[in-house]
This record gives sequence, structure tokens and C-alpha cells, in this order.
Amino acid sequence: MNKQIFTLFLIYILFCGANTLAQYSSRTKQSINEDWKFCGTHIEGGEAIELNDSTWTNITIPHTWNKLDAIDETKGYSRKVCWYRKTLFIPKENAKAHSYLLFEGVNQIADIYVNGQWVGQHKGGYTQFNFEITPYIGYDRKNIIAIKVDNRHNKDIPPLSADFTFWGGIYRDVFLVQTNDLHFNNSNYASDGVFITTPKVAKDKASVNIRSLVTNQSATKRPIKMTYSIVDQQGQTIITANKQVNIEKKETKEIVMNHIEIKSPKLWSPQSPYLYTAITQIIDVKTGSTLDESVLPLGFRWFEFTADKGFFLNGQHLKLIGTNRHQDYLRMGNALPDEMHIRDIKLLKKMGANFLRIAHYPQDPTILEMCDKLGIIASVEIPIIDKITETQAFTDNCLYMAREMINQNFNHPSVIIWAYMNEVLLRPPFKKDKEKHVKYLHHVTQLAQKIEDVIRTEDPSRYTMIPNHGAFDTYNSAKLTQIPMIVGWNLYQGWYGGQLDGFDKYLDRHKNELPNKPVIVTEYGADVHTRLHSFHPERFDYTVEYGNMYHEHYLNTILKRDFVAGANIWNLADFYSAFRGNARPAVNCKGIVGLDRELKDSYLLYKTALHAETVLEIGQKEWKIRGGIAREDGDYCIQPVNVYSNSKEVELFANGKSMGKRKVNAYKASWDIPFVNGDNLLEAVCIENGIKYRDRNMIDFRLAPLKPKSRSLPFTEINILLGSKRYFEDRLLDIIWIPEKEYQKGSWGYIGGTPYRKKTKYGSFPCADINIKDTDKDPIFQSQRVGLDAVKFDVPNGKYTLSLLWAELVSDIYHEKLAYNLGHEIIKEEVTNRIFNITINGETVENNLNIAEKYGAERAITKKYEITVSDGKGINIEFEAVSGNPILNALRLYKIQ
Ligand code: GCB
Ligand code: CA
Repeated sequence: MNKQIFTLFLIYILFCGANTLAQYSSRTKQSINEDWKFCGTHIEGGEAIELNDSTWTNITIPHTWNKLDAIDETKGYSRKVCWYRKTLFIPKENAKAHSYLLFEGVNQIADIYVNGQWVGQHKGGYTQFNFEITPYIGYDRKNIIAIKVDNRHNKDIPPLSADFTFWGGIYRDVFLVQTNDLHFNNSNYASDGVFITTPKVAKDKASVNIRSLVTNQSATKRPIKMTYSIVDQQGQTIITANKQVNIEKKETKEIVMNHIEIKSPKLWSPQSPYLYTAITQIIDVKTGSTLDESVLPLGFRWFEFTADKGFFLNGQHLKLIGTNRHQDYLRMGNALPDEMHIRDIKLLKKMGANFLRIAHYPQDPTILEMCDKLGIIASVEIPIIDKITETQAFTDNCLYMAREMINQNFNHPSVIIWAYMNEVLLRPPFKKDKEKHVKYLHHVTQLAQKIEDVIRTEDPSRYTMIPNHGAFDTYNSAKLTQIPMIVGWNLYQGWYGGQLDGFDKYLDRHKNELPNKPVIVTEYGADVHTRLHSFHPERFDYTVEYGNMYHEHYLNTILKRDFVAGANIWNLADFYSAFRGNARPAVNCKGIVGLDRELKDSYLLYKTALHAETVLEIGQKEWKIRGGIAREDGDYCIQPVNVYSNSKEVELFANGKSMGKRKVNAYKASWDIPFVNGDNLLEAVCIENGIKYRDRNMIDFRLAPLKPKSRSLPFTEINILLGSKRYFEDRLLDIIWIPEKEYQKGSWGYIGGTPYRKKTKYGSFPCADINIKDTDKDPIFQSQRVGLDAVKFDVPNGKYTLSLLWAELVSDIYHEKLAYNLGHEIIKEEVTNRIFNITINGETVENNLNIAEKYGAERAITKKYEITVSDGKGINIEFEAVSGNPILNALRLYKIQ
């Protein structure tokens, strides 16, 4: 053996030695995410040892097979059975170890096979689970691990229906865990096997109880010593305790150490999330070696929800403000590495939030680890959403999930609420069959009571909560406002329907009718597409400005009412919901940050309101390319600009000129700014305690001429959304689409027609909210002018490209009713045979154009025409109806020469 090889050999021995269980004392946990094979269709015998999987796809976990099909333009996504396989090598030095496979999350049924043999099954996509594989594995050889994953709808497994994509796959980490034959029990709902409570916490003293489940898998009775130590953040052990016990062979024993007393504990809070570490060890009395060790966070806090004054932490009033969170990301589905979960909680903390509703399901373990560390108070929830199934199997699965959730997340000081049943009476079935309907409601009440009982038994130290939608009487009469300790309301007044102040009235109704019930606004939000803007914002226009109005109103209402213990914005980030139309199809865009975590304006509003330190942020920062029309009296355009601040007074400068000082009202001050063509530098300034704060934003303003023949502002291009008040920023094409205007002589604009509005049961929307095929710029096509006669441009002579953009918005294409639209369903318009002719400067360019027939409805169509203007008469595009009303969705006019 030459020297080099010998050194390598030594390293190898050392490395394996470190991984070898027989010689070392405690457990090991290592990820086995790498080098998996994936088969996207169900095959019989996918577990067989001899199966040739060489043609399967190589993948790495986290993985979901819906990453692409749930976000493309075809309806739905595949919910099916798939297989994962991997070979696992375990050296014979580990032959004495007990080996477990630990899965943090597989959606939604997982069947685990090792070397062709079935090991077990887990149901439910959002809780972790493990299986011991020791009896099935061989050493010093390859073991075949095969996982069958079934993501099909299953009437007995919640969630049955919800407004998010049910991504299928092994989408969280997988670990190999190896223990000694005497160890903390991992088979108790895949928990730590150690449960810490702090029954008494006060400023001068706190007591800690530690209950552990210890399993002796050996064939002999064993004397062990349990040792407990509590270590502070400096690494100082501040107290230790120990206890000797005998444990029978094959026994799992509960060992309790109560009344570990800590003097003057440092308290845990959002402001100062002080964490101690609780170390529990199992020591072999004979050898003195450590058999197993548990290291857990420990935080001291006490808390109370009251019905009249809200929430108290460590004796002090604390308004809980934060968000909800889903677990997906732009083009990655739900298969995210830990770091991306961590990043989200940091983002939440940076905003100044102190509260997170982990809805609608338990999430990656890193989420609660971060909440502990950063001081975010958490509510965790099992995914019973919208409806239930009246079967024993469904009930059993709900109760099992509740136990998993509690046992797995028990030791996080950040958790103070266990929740269940989101909006379960959204659409109670059997409305036409009274008897069946009543029976269903009764079943819901009974199920709620059963879950409530399980939670209170498993963990009497925390609160329980049911989040309902805004149908007060429905939930009240089903007792869902009485069974839990806190009532959650998901409220969308001023979004799905009604007016913004309906929110205030609803909360006040709660106070009057349920004066003894603590309340949290578990959801509120409005869809915002960051590329859309409007100075006439309205419900369902998806603009940043409507979102801002909504949040300003809600935040103010929440802050004013002490009895409202807390509120969770729906949602921290935009998330995928495969069946949604929207300004961004397949996405619910109620996030205060985008799918890519781009900050929206509303994030800045909360950041301002929730910080004690000075915050100064120019609003609409994500709007980089603005546009507008020059005024009659000069080459500029006036548009409002907001600045968010918690300072009293702010001064705003535009291109170096002061626009004046303004008092800040409800965290905001506004100015009308004269934007000029090209770069515009905005600078906001405030002074607090003698310190000057500044914020800057550079805006690229595209000023469209009012009079295209004007010398000072030559015509270059214009992009118009017909029938719309919205602006759409197209960063890819580097252009801005601006709202239409009516034609005047010497200028440009439409003649005749009316803006399209989508009729709903109780009103109308300013634009369609359906997916337009063949474009990812749906908002350009979701509005239109109907029945127009012409569009005219009094442009100078030259050569132009004119693009006309269409999508037929009226069709009989079926769209399923979206459960959460709550009665504000779209009313189908009658489909007419729309046929029209178009002439440009008298020349026919389209004859008998029937968009629906020629291209299909709900599809983006762009036609370009090259035009030469030489007679000084500009461009006149005329529409002539043959049948029905002519339409135009958008128009772009570009001067070539
Ligand atoms: C709700 C649901 C949530 C939806 C949200 C919405 O009430 O609980 O799952 O995503 O409304 O945006 O409609
Ligand atoms: Ca993880």
C-alpha cells in the first residue's frame, strides 16, 4: 500500500468510525435526500428488489411532481400514485443500532417498503412520521428503499378541498435516524419522546417539568440514570437534576422529573426571545456512557387571552399582529430547502410582526425553530378545511393528525394555540335535503368537540381555536364559537363583497354577542398584483392601490379595538392555488410579498406601523416604470405618491425640488408629484430626535404626449388598456400600459363603446378574473371596450406598427365555482356571435372577424399592422359591427420612423 492510499484508508476508517453506532454513545440523524429515483406513474411491484429502475428519473428530495403542471395553463394537476426508490448502504459496524426512516412530510399517503417488504403506511401530507426499518435491512450491502406516494383525492383524509395546491411528493427532508437499543421513544407520533412544560412561570421563579418516554428494546432489564440540565444562552449550566430508574426489557416507560426550579428566569417574548436549552440524557448506569440525548429549546413565558382586553404576555398587554403562511415559492411548488422556510420567518420578523398563524397545516420543523428564536408567537393548525366527511375513518384521521401536531411540536415555546377546522361551514352540503343537512351540521359539531377534547387532554397548557368565515349565525348555531377557547374569524368585507367598514361592524357584533369569547382575526386580505396600479382603485381590480386602501382600513380597525387579541394577514406571500383565475392565474395573490418574496406596498405599511424605531419608506416602490399623459399646460404629468412613516412629519423632494412638508396621518403622507419624461428622483426626509432619515426612489416615467404632433415631446409609442383604469407595468418588454382616454381633436383616444364589466350576483368586477390562454400578461387582456366605433391618433406623418390585442371574454367555457367567492359568483353573460370589420385609414384590414370562432375564447391574440401616414391625417381605426358588439382589449402604437 503506498503512503497516499494508506492515508486515504485511515481517513475512511475514521469517517466510518464516526458514523458507527456500536462504539458511540448517542443517536445519529443524517439526511438521505440525495440520489433518489422517481417514477411518475403507478406500477405494480414498484418495491420489488429485482425491479430495474435505471430508466427512472434521478431526483433529489425535496421533490414534488406537480411543480410544473400545477402552474401551467391547463386545468388542474395530476393527483396520482408515484414511486420513489433509493439504495441505502449501512455498514456492519452499525448492526447493533436501531434504524428509522424519518419523513418530515409526504403528500399524502406514503407506503414504505424496504427490500421488497412493506414496513408501514402514513396518511396525511403535513405531519412527520417515522418507521423502524431494523428488521428489514442487511448490513454491508445495498438495501432497496421504495416509497409509494399517493396524492389522489381521498374522502377520508383532510384536506378535502381548499384554496391552495395539494402538491404531491416527498417534499420535505428524509432522514436516517439510528439509536441504541435503549433510547427516547420515537414511535410516539414521531415526537421527540421528551415533553417539557413550565407549569409555573413568574418573574422571580419558574418551574420546569420534563416528561420523557424511554424505550428499552434490549432483551434485559436495565438500570439507567436520567440526567437533566438547563443551560443558559451563555452556555452556563444553571441547574441539573437526575434520577435513577430501572427499565424492563421491551418496555416503554414514562419518566417524569417535576419541579426543576429556576430563579429569576429570563423571560421569552417577541422583544427578547430568550431561550434556554434543556438537555436530557439517558445514562447507562453500568458503563456510565450516554445512551441517548435530547436537546430542546426552553422558553419561560406566561400568557392569557381575554375577551375584553385581548392578549397578555408575561403580564403585559400585547397586540398580536402578523400573517398566515403557505409553504410554496415561485416555480418550486412546496419542495423547498430549509433555508427558504427560514428566510420567510426572517422576513416576517423584519416587518415587525410578532404573530404567525401556521395555516392551513403544520409546516417544516424549521418554521417553529425560527419562531422560537426570533420571538414570533405561533398558532399551529391541522388541515380540516371547507368540509368534512361523515365517516369514522375521517374522524380517526383528524384525531390522529391532532395528536401528531401536538406531540411533534410540543416543545416550542413560540406555540400558544392549537387550531383546527378552517371555515368548515363554507358550503355545508345537502341544502335541499333538510334532514341530511342537519345531520351533517350535527356531525361537524361532534367532530369539533372530539378534536377539542383530544387537544385539551394532550396539552392543557395552551389555547384552542377554530377559524370561521364571516357567517356569524351559521357558526354560532353549530356551536363552533363555543367549543374552542378562542374564536377566529376570516373576514374579507370590501374584498369578496360588501364595504370595508363591514369589517368593523362584524367585529363589534362579536363583542356584543359573544362578550366572553376571545377573538382573533385569523384572516383578512386583498389580491394584489404588483404590476397593476390604479388611481381609481376598486374591489377586484388587483391593484396595489386597492390593496393599500384595504390594509390601511383593516389595520386601523384592528389597532383601535382592544378586545381584538390579534390578527393574521392572509397571507405572508402569494401562493399557488391551481384552480384560480385572477390577474395571475393559479396564484392567490393576497400575499404582502410576492411568490418571489418581492415586497409589496402593504408590507411597508405594516413595517411602518409595527416598528418603534423610525421607519421612512416611499410607497409604490416596486413600480419602476410609470406612465401617464402630458398635461395641456406642459410636458409633465401629476400623479400621487405616498410615503409611509411613523414619524410626525415628512418632506418630499422630486428632482431636487421640495414638494412641501406633510403631517403623517395613520402612517402615511401623500403628495401630488409633477413627473417629467425620463428619470425622476424622489427623496423623502424626516427628522427624529435630531437624526435625519432619508429614503429614495428612482422612477422611470414614460410621458405620453397629449398632442402627438407636439414638438417638445415627440411621439415614440403608446400602450393603452381599453375599458380600463389600470396601469400595467411590463418589465420584460420594458413598457408601461396606461388606461384609455376618450378621443379629442389633436389628441388620441377611443370613440364610443363602454368598458366591459363582469357581472356578479351582487354587483360587478372591473375586469375578468379568468385565465387568458397563451399569455402570462393576463391583465392586458382581462379588460376591454365593448361596442367601440373607432380609435384615433392624430400622429405626425411617419411609419408605425399598430398592434391590436384581443381576448374574447364572454364564452360558455365552464369555470368551476370557487368555494371562497361566497355568493359573489360570476353571472354568465349570454354568448353572442360577435363579428366585426376593421378598417385602418379607410383600408379594410379585418373582414368578418370572429375572434371566438377563429381563435377560441379566453385566448390572447395580437395582430400587428404596419402603417404609413403621409397625408397629415393621422391614424383612424374604425370598427364596424356585423353581429354583436365589436371589442378591443388593448392597443400599442409604435413609431418606426
Ligand atoms: C379563506 C380561506 C383561505 C383562502 C382565502 C382567500 O377564507 O381560509 O384558504 O385562500 O380565504 O384568499 O380566499
Ligand atoms: Ca426540513
